[in-house]
Amino acid sequence: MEKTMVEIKKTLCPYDCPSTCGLLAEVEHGRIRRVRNDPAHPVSCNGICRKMQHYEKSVYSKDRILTPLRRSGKKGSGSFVPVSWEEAVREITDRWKLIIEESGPQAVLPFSYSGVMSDIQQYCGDAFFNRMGASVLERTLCAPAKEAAYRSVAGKTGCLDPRELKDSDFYIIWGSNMAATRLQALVDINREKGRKKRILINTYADPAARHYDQVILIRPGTDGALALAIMHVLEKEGLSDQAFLRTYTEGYEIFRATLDPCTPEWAEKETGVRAQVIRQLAREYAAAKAPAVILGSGNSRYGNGGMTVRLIVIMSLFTGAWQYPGGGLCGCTPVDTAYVDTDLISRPDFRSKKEHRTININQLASALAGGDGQPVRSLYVYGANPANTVSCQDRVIKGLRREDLFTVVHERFVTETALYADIILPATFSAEQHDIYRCYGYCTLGTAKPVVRAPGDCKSNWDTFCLLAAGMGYEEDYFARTEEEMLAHILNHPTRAVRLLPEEKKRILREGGSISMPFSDHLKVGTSSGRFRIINEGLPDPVPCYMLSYSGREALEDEKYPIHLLASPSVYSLNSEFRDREDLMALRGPQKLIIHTLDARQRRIKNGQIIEAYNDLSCVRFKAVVTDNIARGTAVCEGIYRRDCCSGGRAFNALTSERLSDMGEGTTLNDNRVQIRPISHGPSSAPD
Ligand SMILES: Nc1nc2c(c(=O)[nH]1)N[C@H]1C(S)=C(S)[C@@H](COP(=O)(O)OP(=O)(O)OC[C@H]3O[C@@H](n4cnc5c(=O)[nH]c(N)nc54)[C@H](O)[C@@H]3O)O[C@H]1N2
Ligand SMILES: Nc1nc2c(c(=O)[nH]1)N[C@H]1C(S)=C(S)[C@@H](COP(=O)(O)OP(=O)(O)OC[C@H]3O[C@@H](n4cnc5c(=O)[nH]c(N)nc54)[C@H](O)[C@@H]3O)O[C@H]1N2
Ligand code: SF4
Ligand SMILES: [Mo]
Repeated sequence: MEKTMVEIKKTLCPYDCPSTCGLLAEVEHGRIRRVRNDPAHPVSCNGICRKMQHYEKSVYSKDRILTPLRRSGKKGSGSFVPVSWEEAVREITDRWKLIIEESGPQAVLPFSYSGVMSDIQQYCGDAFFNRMGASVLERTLCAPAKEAAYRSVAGKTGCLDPRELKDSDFYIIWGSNMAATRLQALVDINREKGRKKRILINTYADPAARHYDQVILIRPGTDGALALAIMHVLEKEGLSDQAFLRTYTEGYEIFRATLDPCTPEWAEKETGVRAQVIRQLAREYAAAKAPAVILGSGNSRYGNGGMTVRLIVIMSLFTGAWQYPGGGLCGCTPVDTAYVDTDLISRPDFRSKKEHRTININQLASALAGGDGQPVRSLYVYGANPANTVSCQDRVIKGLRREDLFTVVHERFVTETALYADIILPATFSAEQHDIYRCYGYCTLGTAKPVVRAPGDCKSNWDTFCLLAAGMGYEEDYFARTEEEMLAHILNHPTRAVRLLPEEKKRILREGGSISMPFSDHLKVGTSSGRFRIINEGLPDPVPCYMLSYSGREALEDEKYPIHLLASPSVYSLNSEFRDREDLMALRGPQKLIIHTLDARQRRIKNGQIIEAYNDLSCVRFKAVVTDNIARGTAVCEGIYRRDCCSGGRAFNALTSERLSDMGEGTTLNDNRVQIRPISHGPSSAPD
C-alpha cells in the first residue's frame, strides 16, 4: 500500500487574541488534517484554546463562501448568485467610479476591524482607500479608552509580558475573563495555586470563580472608586512606597491630598464591595513585594472607562511593585518599540488631501442614516461584522437595507453583514496567506507562509485590493506586488528592534516561524519627563478622580431601567469567529443572559426561562442563567450570537448606544441599562 505523506507546517493564529499562538498544521494531499499547538512557540507551549484545536473544521466548513456572489433578491433576503471575479470587480469599480464622480470619494466608507490581525491583511486596505481618498473609519471599537488611559500615565513604557508573571507574588485579575481571553497566562497562574494568592475583581464570576482564591464582585463601572479606596488605605496606613513614588512619578503630592474622602466606607456605597474587604485587599496587596495587576478591557468600555484605567494604573505604582521582577501591571501593551513599520503597508502617503471625513466605528448607525449631512453611498466591509458587533443593531441594519447603499462584503461566511451585501467576495483563511504577525499581548513576532492553497475562488485581502486597484486604474507599484513580495519588502525594511536581533532570529522570520523579542524595561519610563504621570496636565481632568459612568448617572436619575447590561467574551467564540463551528455552538446554545438570583426572583424569572431585556433602543430575547455569582443589578451576555441563536432575531448590540468613552473615543459597550421581564406576550418583531 502506498504511504501517504503528512507534512507538519508552521503557521500562526490570526485572530484578535493577545496570545497569537504558534500552530502546527498536519497537511496531507494539500489539505489540513489537524491543527495543534506549536510546543516550540514562546506562548502556545502552554497549549491552544479549544476553538482553534479544530481550525480545519472552519477552513473546510460547508458554509464557506467559495465564489463571488451577487445579490439576486431583496436586501437581506439571502438570495445570491455566483459571478466571476472579473464581473464582480468590474461591477464594484464601475459603481465606485460613478459615485466618486457624482459625490466625491468620501461617499465611500471602508469598514474593517479585527477579523484578521496579521499586518499585511489587516492594513493593506488602508493603502487602497488612501489612494482613493475615501472616508476614514476611526477604529475605536475594542479598548481604545484603556490604551489612551494607560498612555496618559505611562506613555510608551511597556507593561509586563505575561511570561514575567511567574515572578509575581500576588495576582489581582481585574476585569478579565482569563479562561476565555488569556488562557496561556491562566495556565501559568494556576500553577501557582496554593503558593500565591489570586484574586478576581469582576462583575460576575460564573463559572470563573473556581480558578481563583477570592472573588470580589463589583458594581459595573465603579472600579475607579475601589482603586481610590485602596490608595486611601495605603496612604493612611503608611503602606505606599514614598521613595518610589517621589522618584518615578509626578504629581503624587497633589494627588495624595485628594485621597482623604475616598474611604473604604465611601467606596462601599459606590462599588457594593464591603469596606472590610477593601481594607483587607489593600493590606494584602501592600504586603506583597511584587504584586501584579492583570488588567482586562471590560471596565474601560464605559463613559468613565479612561478614568477607571488611569486610577488602576496609578494604583499599581503605589506600592512600588514596578521595581521588582513580576511586579506592576500586565494586560496593557508590553511592547515599547515598533516591530514592523506598518506605514509600509497602510501607505498614509497615498492620500493626496490631508482633510478627510472620519466616521467613528461606534456610530455607524448614524453615519448610514446620513448623520453628518454627507451621504455614505458605498460601504466596503472586510474583516468585520458590523451588523452584529457595533452598537445600535436595529439602526445599523436599517442602514444596511437602504436600497441606495452599495455594499460590498469580503468574507468567509455569510455573516449578518454579508446578508445585506450587493456583492460578496470570498476571503481566505490565515493558513492560506503570507503575513507577519505582531502579538499585542506578548513580546513575540512571527511570519507565516500559506500551508495550503485556498479552495475555490477565495482570495486574500491583499490579492483582492490589488485586483480592485487594477479595476480603478491605480498604477502604483505597490498594487503590482504579490503578497509574498510584500512580506519580503517588510523584512527588507526592518525596524530598529528587528535590526538589532541576532542573525538566527532574523533567519526564522525569513523562513517562517516565531521569535521572542526582549521584554521591556519597565522602569525606562516612556514619557517626556521620564516619570509616570499621576497628574497629566494635557487632559481635561489633570488630577484623576472618581467619575460616574453613563449608567451610574442614569441610575441616580430614574429607575426605569434598573439593570446594568454588559458583555463578556465567550470561551466558545471570538467575536464573530468560530460561529461556523456547530460543535462549539451546540455547547454554547441560544443567546443567554446571566442575572442575579434576587433580580430574577423579584421578576418571577426562573433559570432557563426565555426573558426579554429592553430599553429605549430595542428589546432582545435571552435564555436566563440565574446565579449568585454576579453583582446585584447586573446582567451579562457572553459572546456574540448568530441570529439563528437569538430568539426574535435581535442580538445584544440592539441594546447598546452610540455614546463614546471619556478617552480614546471608544465603545461604551458595557455601559447600558435595561429592564428585564419574563416573556408573557407574543414575539417581538425581528429586524428583517
Ligand atoms: N475566547 C475568546 N477570546 C477572546 C475574545 C472572545 O470573544 N472570546 N475576544 C478577543 C478580543 S476582541 C479582546 S479585545 C480580548 C479582550 O477581551 P475583553 O472583552 O476585554 O475581555 P476580558 O478582558 O477578558 O474581559 C472583560 C471582563 O470585564 C468584565 N467587566 C465588565 N465591566 C466591568 C467593570 O466595570 N468592572 C470589572 N471589574 N469588570 C468588568 C466583564 O465581566 C468581562 O469578564 O480578548 C480576545 N480574546
Ligand atoms: N455584543 C458584543 N459586541 C462586541 C463584543 C462583545 O464581546 N460582545 N466585542 C467587541 C470587540 S472587543 C471587538 S474587537 C469587536 C470585533 O468586531 P469585528 O471586527 O466586527 O470582528 P468579528 O465579529 O470577529 O468579525 C470579523 C469577520 O472577519 C472575517 N474575516 C476573518 N479573516 C478574514 C480575512 O482574512 N479577510 C476578510 N475579508 N475577512 C476575514 C470573519 O469571518 C468575521 O466574520 O466586537 C465588539 N463588539
Ligand atoms: S484564539 Fe487565542 S488562544 Fe486560541 S489559538 Fe488563537 S491566539 Fe491561541
Ligand atoms: Mo476586541
